[in-house]
Amino acid sequence: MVKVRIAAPVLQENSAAAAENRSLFQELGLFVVNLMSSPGSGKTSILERTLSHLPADLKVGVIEGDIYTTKDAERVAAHGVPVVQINTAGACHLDARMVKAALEDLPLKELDLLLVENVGNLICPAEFDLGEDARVVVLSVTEGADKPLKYPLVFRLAAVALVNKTDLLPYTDCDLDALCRDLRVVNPELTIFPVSARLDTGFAPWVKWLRERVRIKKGRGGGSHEQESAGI
Ligand SMILES: Nc1nc2c(ncn2[C@@H]2O[C@H](COP(=O)(O)OP(=O)(O)OP(=O)(O)O)[C@@H](O)[C@H]2O)c(=O)[nH]1
Ligand SMILES: [Mg+2]
Repeated sequence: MVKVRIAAPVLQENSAAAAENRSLFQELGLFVVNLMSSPGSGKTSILERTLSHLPADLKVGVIEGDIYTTKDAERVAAHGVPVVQINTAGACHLDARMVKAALEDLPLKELDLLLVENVGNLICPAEFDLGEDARVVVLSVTEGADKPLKYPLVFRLAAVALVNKTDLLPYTDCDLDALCRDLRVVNPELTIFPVSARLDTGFAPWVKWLRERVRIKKGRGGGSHEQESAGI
């Protein structure tokens, strides 16, 4: 009971800030992705590959969540996009207030897409709405195919799962078909894109998915009759 009384105000406060972020993103027609995974699954590597595949006229901003360092922000900044670093100073997740503060340092009106890399953690970030349009979870094949069933919330709330490090499949006991089946058990609506950030393979359908949503959010024609990107 005590646990509930402590947690509820924190999450309520977060929901209020998330609603403010969401209404700002709506006003700007800005599509926002909250990228989540356990540490080392490949969030930053996927971000870098995604930036290199997006057309130059699509303006992207990035928020990097990290407990202490600026390492990921430096990797992303090398791609010439505006990046803001949030250091959570020990917290295992981003929250909506942190994102709201970071937005002040981005040229929001110029952006079409905002990619937020959450802190590497498969559990806590799932509890915190940031005001994003879509949650995208990265799961690498080296983590073990049991993760969707063991940590269901992050997969249940995601629109997309990027199954990364497919180049390592021959060296693991991961059965990709079984993994996708379990992802669907947890979330039947999930769109799954297997990728390898190392080999730069599998990115076309994911980038197409992103571009479609950016266009829809900006109200540039398209809309719900648009053909969906092919995921699994
Ligand atoms: N073999 C292989 N290695 C990869 C792939 N993607 C990323 N890696 C490696 O995995 C390690 C972690 O990648 P990151 O992109 O830093 O992972 P991250 O999820 O951003 O990590 P945190 O921000 O610390 O949570 C690095 O050594 C990458 O080179 C891949 O597709 N295949
Ligand atoms: Mg990273």
